[in-house]
Amino acid sequence: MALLEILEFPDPRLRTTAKPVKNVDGKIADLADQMQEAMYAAPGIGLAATQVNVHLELIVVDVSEDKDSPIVLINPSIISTEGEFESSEGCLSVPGFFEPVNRAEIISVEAINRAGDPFTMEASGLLAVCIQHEMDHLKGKLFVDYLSSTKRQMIRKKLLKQQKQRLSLIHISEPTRPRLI
Ligand code: GNR
Ligand code: NI
Repeated sequence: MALLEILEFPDPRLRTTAKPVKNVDGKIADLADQMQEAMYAAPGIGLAATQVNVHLELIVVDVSEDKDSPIVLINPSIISTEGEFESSEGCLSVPGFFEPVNRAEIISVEAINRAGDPFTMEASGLLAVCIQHEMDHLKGKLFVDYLSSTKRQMIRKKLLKQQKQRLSLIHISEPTRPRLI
């Protein structure tokens, strides 16, 4: 199976609000597996369905060193938060940029797992940052929205330029079809 493609800022599809998953069935488990694969391949520590153009409330995260502790959160909601924490954030949809963002330090999250069972978890540090970052994606929000508009515009311009350059390279490498007279 091919890797899922990750949308990049300023793609308007990243602004879509995700809908809750109604039934955790085989298709959802499949999507979670494919998102995990795309996250590890990137490599990233989290991925939201929004980033692969699926507008359902599903995120995968893995902040472990050995990349062997994936967590799937379906229809996640933050029940409580404690403290504040500033960390440097990056995003697979905003490649190459890292900027400081303020988040809650500790969060309590309620969600449904890959098997369809509800669970609650507490997270702190990088895991808490990552879950908050992924949950923002589900609301169509990106970490660049917390930056000054000047910085956001600068990032937007640089990424658009890169994306256009990539597109033109694809066209060059496309073989010219032999034409019938
Ligand atoms: O891989 C990722 N690293 C990261 C680092 C700091 C704060 C948040 C993140 S999430 C990001 C993957 C991603 O874009 N998920 O949406
Ligand atoms: Ni992201």
